[in-house]
Amino acid sequence: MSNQKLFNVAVVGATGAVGEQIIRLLDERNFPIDQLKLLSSERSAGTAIRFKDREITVEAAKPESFEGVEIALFSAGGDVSRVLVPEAVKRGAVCIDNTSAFRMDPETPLVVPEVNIDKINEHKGVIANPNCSTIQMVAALKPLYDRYGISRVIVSTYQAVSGAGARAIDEMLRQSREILAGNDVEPQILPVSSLPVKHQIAFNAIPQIDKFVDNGFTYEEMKMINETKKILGDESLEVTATCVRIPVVYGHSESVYVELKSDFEMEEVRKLIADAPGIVLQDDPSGQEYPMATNAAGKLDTYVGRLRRDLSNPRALNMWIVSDNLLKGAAWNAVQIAEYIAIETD
Ligand code: NAP
Ligand code: 3JN
Repeated sequence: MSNQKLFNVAVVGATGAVGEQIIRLLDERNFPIDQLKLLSSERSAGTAIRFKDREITVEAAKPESFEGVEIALFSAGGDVSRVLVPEAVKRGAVCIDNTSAFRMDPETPLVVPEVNIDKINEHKGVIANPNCSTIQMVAALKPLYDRYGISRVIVSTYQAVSGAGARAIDEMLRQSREILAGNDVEPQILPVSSLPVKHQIAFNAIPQIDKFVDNGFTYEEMKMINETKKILGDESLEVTATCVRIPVVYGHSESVYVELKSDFEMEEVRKLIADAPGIVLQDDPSGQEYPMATNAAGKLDTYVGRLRRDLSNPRALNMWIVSDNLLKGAAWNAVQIAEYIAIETD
């Protein structure tokens, strides 16, 4: 008989794309659960979701839902988190929030376990999960940052439609079928469902993820810039980003240019990346081996390849980083944090 402590856990956004993956990971990894509460909006309340050998009925999330909850994983959008995270904290829960609601709050640690797990002990009830595009990039940058220092990062992303939710996946697949059949399409969701102008995603690349800020960047780009500095704890780091939606279902890809603060040998860089936790080096041009979204989909790790010294700046590197945006980019990073909390509390 094990004396391991069991936790009362709530998943908010349980019927969503991220919530579904969180529940699957809690199940597959045998997270020490006493009671599991699955919460959504009124729309999905009453739905049954299988967990281990039983069916759990989804309930509409409200403040009282968090009575007795010890760990709450939120992925129901920023508005829901802004209202319900404080209610859960008030009732004693530690909240792991997948939304941007608290990421830049100075009181809230923004955690990628492979990079800054030491920060989780500083929480005051909320631990924020970074944006998916940020998580995979900082996981790959961390070993280089620690060894050489980094002065500048220039990233362009190629983001899967699943990052915009289940309806965006449907739209991309439907448009592809229609166009191949010779029919016209009427875009309804992408790039941003709440904005009036929509663009075709099938057979296209849309250089807009989220709304525009008045500086010409999008919110997704600003998240990458600000979150990277916060996670690496370096406000002097220069970061710029261009975020692009492409017609891939799962897996965000990133082309990253990194300027280091000291000289480096490529062999040492390869070894540092290969040895980094949660990172798989996949880099063999002679065998045409490099990370691709179709291979990273469904995996927990982040894949790095196309490593090469920059031709214009010998202190800079170029690399290609790929990870499953719903797993390491969201659900897995959150469950990893929950596992650390469980170990520390046990
Ligand atoms: P999704 O598939 O649209 O699912 C949304 C979930 O939120 C559903 O379970 C929905 O319940 C629930 N919900 C909506 N309104 C609610 C309310 N008022 N009260 C309680 N639950 C409510 O979206 P998703 O792709 O899973 O993403 C969800 C959120 O996770 C995003 O908005 C974002 O903040 C975050 N996210 C983060 C990352 C990241 O980069 N770390 C990546 C993707 C998403 P119903 O079934 O009842 O509608
Ligand atoms: O578009 C993507 O690939 C990632 C999207 C993430 C996202 C979508 C809606 C709201 C977020 C996020 O995690 O930054 C949010 C949000 O919480 O702001």
